[in-house]
Amino acid sequence: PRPFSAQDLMEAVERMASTRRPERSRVLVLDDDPDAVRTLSVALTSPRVEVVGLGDPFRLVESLAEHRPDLLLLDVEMPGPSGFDLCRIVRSMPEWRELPILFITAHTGVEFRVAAFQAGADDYLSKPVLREELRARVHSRLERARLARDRAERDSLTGLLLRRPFLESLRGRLAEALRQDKPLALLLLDLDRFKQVNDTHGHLAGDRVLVRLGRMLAARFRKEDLRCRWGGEEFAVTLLGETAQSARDILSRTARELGRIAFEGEKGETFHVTLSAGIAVASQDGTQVETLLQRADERLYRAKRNGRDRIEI
Ligand code: GH3
Ligand code: MG
Ligand code: MG
Ligand code: MG
Ligand code: MG
Repeated sequence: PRPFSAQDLMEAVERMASTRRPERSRVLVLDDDPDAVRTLSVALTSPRVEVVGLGDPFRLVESLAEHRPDLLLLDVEMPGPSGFDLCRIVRSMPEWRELPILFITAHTGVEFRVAAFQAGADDYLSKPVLREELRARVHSRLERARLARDRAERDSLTGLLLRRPFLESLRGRLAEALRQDKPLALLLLDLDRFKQVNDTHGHLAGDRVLVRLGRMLAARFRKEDLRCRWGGEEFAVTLLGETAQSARDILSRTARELGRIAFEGEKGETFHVTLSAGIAVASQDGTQVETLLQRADERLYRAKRNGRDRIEI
C-alpha cells in the first residue's frame, strides 16, 4: 500500500480544517419571565449552541446588533410590544429578514399560530415544550440557515468568502481594529502566470491549485481572520494584529509551502506554482477599506513588475 506521507497528512489536516464546524451558533431568547429564559437556556446550551437571554422587549433591536444571533426565540405575551409586533419589526430590518424566528408560548389557539406566521415566524411551539423537540427544531433551523448563508456567501470551488460578503465583514473588522488600536493587515494574493498554468497543464489542474491554496488559507490563521476568493486566481486575506513585516513572514511561509507542492497536470506531468502578493496595513496605510485595497493592489502590481514570486509591503 502507498505510504501515508507527510504531505498526505498535511492535506488531510487542511481538509478537516476547511470543513470543520464553524464556531458555536448563538440563540437569543426573549421572554419577560426570567424562569422561562433560564429553562430555555439550559435546554439549548450545548457545545454547538450558545444562548443569550433577554427579559426586556424594548432592548431587542439593540441586542440583535450586540449579539448578532443566528436564531431568535420569542415569547408572545410581554409588557409593551407583543412578540408578534417585535417579529414584524425584526423582519422589517433588511439585515435580519432571514433570521430564523421561533415562537414559544402558552397560547395554543390556532389564531395565535396563524398570527405568528403572518408576522414572519418560522416556527411555533406551544408550552409545555418537550426539550428534545425544542432542541431538534432549533438545530434544524440553525443548520438550514448556515447552509443557506454559506451558499450565498462562499465560493463553491474553494469554500472561501466571496468578494461582497468579505468586504462587508472587512468593514466591521477594520472598525474594530481601529477602535482597539490594533493593526489590521490586508493581503492580496495573485497566482503567477496562471493563464500559462491552465494552457500547459489543463484547466482542471489549475482548479486543483486554486482548491489547494484555498484549503491552505482556510487551515491557517485565526478564526477571526477573513479569507476570500477575490476573483479568478486572486485571493484576499486579513490578519488582525500583524504588522506589514509579520504579515509578510506569515504569508511567505504559506507561499513557500505552496511552492513545494508537486501538482499533477493533464498528461501526468508535475508542475509547481508561485504567487505574488501586496500587503497594506491599517492604520499606517489608511483607515478606509478602499484605501487599503488600493495600496495592497499597487504593491501586488509592483511584485509582478519586480519579477513575481514575491510579496511587497
Ligand atoms: P500574472 O502572473 O501577471 O498574474 O499572470 P496570469 O496569467 O496569472 O494573469 P491573468 O490575469 O492574465 O490570467 C489569470 C488566469 O487565471 C486566466 C484564467 O484562465 C485563470 N483563471 C481564473 N479563474 C480560474 C478558475 O476558476 N480556474 C482556472 N483553472 N483558472 C482560472
Ligand atoms: Mg411566556
Ligand atoms: Mg410573557
Ligand atoms: Mg490576476
Ligand atoms: Mg495571476
